[in-house]
Amino acid sequence: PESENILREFKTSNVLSDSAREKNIFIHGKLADQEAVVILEKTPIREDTLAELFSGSRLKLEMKNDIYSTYRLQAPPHLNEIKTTVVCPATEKHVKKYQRQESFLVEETGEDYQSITLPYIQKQSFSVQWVYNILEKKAEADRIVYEDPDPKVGFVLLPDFKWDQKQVDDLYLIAIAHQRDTRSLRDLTSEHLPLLQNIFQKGKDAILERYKLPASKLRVYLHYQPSYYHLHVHFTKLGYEAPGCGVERAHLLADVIQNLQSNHQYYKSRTLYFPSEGRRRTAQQVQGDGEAVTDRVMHLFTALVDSQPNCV
Ligand code: M7G
Repeated sequence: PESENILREFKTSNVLSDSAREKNIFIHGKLADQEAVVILEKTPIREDTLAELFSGSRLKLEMKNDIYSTYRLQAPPHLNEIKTTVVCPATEKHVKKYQRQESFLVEETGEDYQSITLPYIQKQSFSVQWVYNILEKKAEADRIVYEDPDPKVGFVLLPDFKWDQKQVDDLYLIAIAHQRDTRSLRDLTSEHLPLLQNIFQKGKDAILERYKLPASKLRVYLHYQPSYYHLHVHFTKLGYEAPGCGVERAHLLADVIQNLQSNHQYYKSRTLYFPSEGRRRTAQQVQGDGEAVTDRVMHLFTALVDSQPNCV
């Protein structure tokens, strides 16, 4: 649906990050006096639009040399769109999430999770209101690809908002559990196996039916740390390097299931590693905040306080 151009009023404060290779830019600014983050991203060129692109465009020669020539092709507007994401009102945490920062590998024992991470995420993690809106059909209801309504093992499968659904090449869906008491990988025990197996099997079946992509073409995983602490599983096309999905953050659902089968408390006790893109503060600064912590814990603490994983 057509909507009025709210971005006409957008006032840029600064660029949080940009990438010539990924052809995107993350901008921080204000929309009608509210803090906002705007993400612009050029979309992939689709094979099924090539004929129209070649016949319906204007071509301007830039240079010609022997067998080589370069042009600027002015595509028809509908083939030259920019995917735009707006977060408004954006919190300071959103601004940090999208800001390019140096990253550090954080080591978190089961105890660290209980004593440092858990209190921290209980106090200040992103709101999961958008997740509840999906589960209650208050938002994105028309985008649902599959639903199992069971309150214990059920879930909603729908396109991630990073995917414009124009091509299967960068397929990206998320399965959101109906049950609300599971924050992340750390909360999982063998009691969740029926839920995880259900998401795995029915998610794969639904994707095969709708997008004709077999399970052997899918990467199905959880993030640790996630940005949003309500259990969800990512389904992406194998080979598509989804932004923010580094090897350190992704835990394959197939592995998660096996680990829980062999040790019921696996994710409660293991040391987990994750990248954190925080600025490292000095010991003095941390102590100045009234915290007396050891080196390793300090590293974890500052990494958590300063940042969240950075991705689209
Ligand atoms: P995550 O691992 O918690 O965080 O995944 P990440 O964003 O750091 O990877 C949450 C997933 O939900 C991401 O893939 C987001 O792109 C996606 N997502 C976030 N929001 C706010 C929405 C939304 O409002 N709608 C949909 N469909 N997906 C979202």
